[in-house]
Amino acid sequence: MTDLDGLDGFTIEVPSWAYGNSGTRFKVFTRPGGPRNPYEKLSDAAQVNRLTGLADRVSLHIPWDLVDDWSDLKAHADKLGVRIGAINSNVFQDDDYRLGSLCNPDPAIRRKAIDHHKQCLDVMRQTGSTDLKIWLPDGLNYAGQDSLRGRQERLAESLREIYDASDDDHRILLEYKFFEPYFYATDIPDWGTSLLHCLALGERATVVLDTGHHAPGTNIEFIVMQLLRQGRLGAFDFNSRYYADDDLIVGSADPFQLFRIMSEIVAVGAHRPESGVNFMLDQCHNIEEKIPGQIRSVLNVEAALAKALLVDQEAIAAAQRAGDVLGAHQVLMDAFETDVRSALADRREARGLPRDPVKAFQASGYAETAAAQRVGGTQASWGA
Ligand code: RM4
Ligand code: MN
Repeated sequence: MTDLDGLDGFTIEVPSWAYGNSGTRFKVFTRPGGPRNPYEKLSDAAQVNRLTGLADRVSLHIPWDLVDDWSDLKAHADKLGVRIGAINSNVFQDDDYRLGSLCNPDPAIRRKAIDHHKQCLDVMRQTGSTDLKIWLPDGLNYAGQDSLRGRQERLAESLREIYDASDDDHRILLEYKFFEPYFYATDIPDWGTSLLHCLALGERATVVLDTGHHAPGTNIEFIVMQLLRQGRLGAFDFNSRYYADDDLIVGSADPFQLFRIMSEIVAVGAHRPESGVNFMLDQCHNIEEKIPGQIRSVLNVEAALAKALLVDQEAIAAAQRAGDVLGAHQVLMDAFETDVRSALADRREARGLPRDPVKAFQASGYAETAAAQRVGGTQASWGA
């Protein structure tokens, strides 16, 4: 299967918040050995890379991952063989943001939210990160609560100030979400709104597609194709959903959807590092073990990419030209139904990696050592 050479150089960015405790509004389950600070989160994240060779970057969340000395955290990451990836801003956990952040009717609160993003740009300068990821909680619960149009104008102005404060090697990644935490209207509900703001800002502004942020039944691969056409697909936040923004393991609910997404990526070569698409995870592991959960996730993305690389591009193009509906569909399904597991295990072995990274993690004793050593202090939680 020489097509798997297309995997060379492909990487996935893991989120620091996947390793801390998380749960629902009903219960947060804890386990011994959970990381207590950004240093320990990076150590956990580095296990995923050590065993899969696929995940050499870690996204941070500000203020959850604030440290006193960024060069020290960076040195810690270097030692572990990972780098700091996207910096995620947070304008959803402060009383001031009850009526929104960058769209808030109060200019003083907009100022506070803009300044927070400038602080994130400074963190990027100190950590060597190039991506500022913005997800806004802004929205309305009631019709008439605020001017829909006025909020867009404020958003455009606020984003302009953040964009202008960023450096030439910085990218602004603008995420959308169709509902939550507000339910009547969200200020960036869809890819079209995100794209319009990005186009107005300039070429360093691109869209983040979080796979959990769509209405049921949405054809996500269409959105992927359209953003790629415009050169504005900056990043993915991968996860799986059944009902809402469930943040489950990518490829667990619907591996076929993940394959269809990766097929659109492969069709234009966007899996290659030079495409600039940042393949990130945005997940939480509420009931399963976290490091194995992350390993499973990156392996699921790798498997979907491997299958997408197997699509016979000439055969599918010929069938499409000939109007052979079922023939074209069959070419796609042949790739999806190929069992790539042993080919991927062989490839890992050839690169000096364990054939089964989850098993290797369980045999490594890392979890037991962490549980024995990480006593005292407070475990990190999603949201803290
Ligand atoms: C949002 C969105 C963002 C994430 C926050 C915590 O729903 O997915 O990417 O940072 O949640
Ligand atoms: Mn997200």
